[in-house]
Amino acid sequence: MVDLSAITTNGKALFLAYDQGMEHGPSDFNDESIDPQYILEIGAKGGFNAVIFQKGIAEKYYPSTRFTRSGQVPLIVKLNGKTNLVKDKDPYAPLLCTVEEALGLGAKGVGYTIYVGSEFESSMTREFADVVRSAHAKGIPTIAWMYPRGRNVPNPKDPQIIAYASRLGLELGADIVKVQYPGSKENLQKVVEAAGKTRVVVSGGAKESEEEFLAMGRLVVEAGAIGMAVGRNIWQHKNPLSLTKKLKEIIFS
Ligand code: FBP
Repeated sequence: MVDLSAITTNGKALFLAYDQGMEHGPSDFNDESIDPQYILEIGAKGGFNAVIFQKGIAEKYYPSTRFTRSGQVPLIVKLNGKTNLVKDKDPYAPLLCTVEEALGLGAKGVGYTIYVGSEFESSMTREFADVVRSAHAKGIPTIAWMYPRGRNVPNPKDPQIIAYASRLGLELGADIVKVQYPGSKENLQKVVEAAGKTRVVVSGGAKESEEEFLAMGRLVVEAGAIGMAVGRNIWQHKNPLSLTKKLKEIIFS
């Protein structure tokens, strides 16, 4: 088993996701959050276990920040991605960065999205298998975004398909799978059970009220997931650090 301690705290994890500029475009951002430096400050001051960047942002921002120079905010590099401009029913996100490049940028972990059920699923599982091989040879953990999508997936939020996706992550050798919240604590318990020794983190999703978001955080912990990988709910919040503090009390207590 790969050591997860560089990106977890007592086995729990809170990651700050910031690949939305590629996945959704700058419409997710305001005048502050469009600047990756703002995200690094939240990551460092909030005490996140890692920030998640694509290669380009990591190259231009991660090494130069005074907050990260001392290694206070670990980096996870997202190795693949796509825009939402291509409306193909069956998505594919190509590999854009290698494990070796990510390590050169200071990554303590690498991420990769698999669109489970897509016509191009086999290309992504094959690429991810290579990622696991290279990452584990270097002793760094892999995080698989397991997102059911495509013509074969009528309902991407179907809890059984999300559990299937988390199981696939275990089968492929992911150390952590990142899944979308499957609607209830009971459903998430099944997702966690299906993942076995692969740990589960839950993504934040589109911004909701602070109460709703924190309530989801509590259910995530109760269901046995190790934490969350959240973006918009934190950096679109008017006071990201106050919300982070509340979320950390839930996840790490
Ligand atoms: P959010 O917390 O902002 O939802 O981020 C989680 C995440 O997985 C990001 O890493 C990614 O950019 C985005 O969601 C992808 O969401 P989708 O494929 O649903 O548009």
